[in-house]
Amino acid sequence: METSTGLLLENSLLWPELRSALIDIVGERGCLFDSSDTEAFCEDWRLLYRGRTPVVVRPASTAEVAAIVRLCAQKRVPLVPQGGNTSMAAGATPSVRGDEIILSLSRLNKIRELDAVDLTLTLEAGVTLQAAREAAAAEDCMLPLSMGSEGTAQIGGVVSTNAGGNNTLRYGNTRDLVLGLEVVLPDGQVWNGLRRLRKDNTGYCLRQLFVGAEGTLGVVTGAVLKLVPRPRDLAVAFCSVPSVQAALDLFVLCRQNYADSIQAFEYLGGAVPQLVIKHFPEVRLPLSQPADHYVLMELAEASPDSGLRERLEEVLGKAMEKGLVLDAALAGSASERGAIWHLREEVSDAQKREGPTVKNDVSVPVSKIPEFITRATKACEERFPGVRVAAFGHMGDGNIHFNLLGPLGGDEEVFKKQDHAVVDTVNAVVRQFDGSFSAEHGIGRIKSYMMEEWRGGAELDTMRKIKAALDPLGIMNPGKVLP
Ligand code: 2HG
Ligand code: ZN
Repeated sequence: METSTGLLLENSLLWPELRSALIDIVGERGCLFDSSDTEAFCEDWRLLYRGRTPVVVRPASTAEVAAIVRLCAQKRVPLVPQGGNTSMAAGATPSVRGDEIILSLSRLNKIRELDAVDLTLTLEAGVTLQAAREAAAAEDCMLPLSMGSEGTAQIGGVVSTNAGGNNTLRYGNTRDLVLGLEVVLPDGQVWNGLRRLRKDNTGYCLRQLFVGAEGTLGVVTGAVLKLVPRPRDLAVAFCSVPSVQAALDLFVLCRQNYADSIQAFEYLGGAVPQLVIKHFPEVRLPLSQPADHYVLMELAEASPDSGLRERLEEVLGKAMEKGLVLDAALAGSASERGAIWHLREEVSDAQKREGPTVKNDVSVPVSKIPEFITRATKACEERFPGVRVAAFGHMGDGNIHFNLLGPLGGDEEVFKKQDHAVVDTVNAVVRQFDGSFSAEHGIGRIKSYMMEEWRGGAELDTMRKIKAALDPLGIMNPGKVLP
């Protein structure tokens, strides 16, 4: 077992007692002390932040989580809840001081109940989003939350970050799908709010306080999520379009024709599929010619013969006549649909493989997306010569990932140091449209410095009061969300 290496907590007088108390709660196999075991938990998905911890505790039940939180409250030891560690904002990375323990929820991985009549799924925080979706599909239902990270992302993290994803347009983000929650509060009490009611006006809506709180107000240990009937008719198209404005016009046209069926409407700037194809050789562009702008759209209906494909063909035909679509590929089978989505889902990984990326998970009113992309591109290209814009995202939600890569062949370290300058440049444009600097990834460690400027005054003051009321000792995921 490794000895102390300058970690604050490990060198403190209370460590021996804390260490043995943690082992008493979760057993030897529930604690990881060796740095070779804890390393992966200390680094964020983007490999930008590497914190330190003397221990990763892995409880297997809500009662164990509660006992750990009680112990931490008693000893004033901060803790960092962690699920699949896929945060794009370093929301689950501990500090570099080594004074926080990581509380991994991954052993709380049971699906407690699926009710196909109520259309609800009751599950524990450590279930991966993919496992949750598969459980729903096995009962002819769908959990309408889908994102590239779903194989690793866990429900606790998805809830705590109010994750969005590809289907928000139709079903809302996580917040809209949470009917009930189980939360271990900062004093160790367990709040069992695992109700599955569609209507429940009994005072303050506590569950919504924890959705998107990024573990700063308590530890989400379980959830009841809404399901929908599994769609039996799906139609997916990948189109090249002449401009971002044409992509928006196509969205409006589709909405006029089949508003209720649109399940995803994604925009991809030309550089984005190129990067995926470069780093994932199995991926092919489903069109004969590359273009500067693309749209991926998906329609879905519960009824098996809704004629979606025909309707999609018809609207795309109209869109071509109007010059809104240059070329289109319609998936003719489940594997073709899978291939189109594979291209979309590997975008983040492709960017990671390409080199350091400055991420801007921003939102503006849907109608402003073309102007936003034009202005933000111009501003970045002027200020950072050679910078590569890789803009893509959930156009139907007004949520664009306006990501930037350093100049080809440029010095990556120099580009990394410009991180805040790039973020400020993009967000100056976001502000012109009264948008948000964080649409679906949360604040985490990375963006908390922006809260004062963007949410200062009454809003931040109220958030601080809520934090102080629930977590007066400040032990829950310090340094995240609030500056
Ligand atoms: C997506 O839409 C995710 O694929 C990740 O939100 C976005 O990598 C990103 O910036
Ligand atoms: Zn996204």
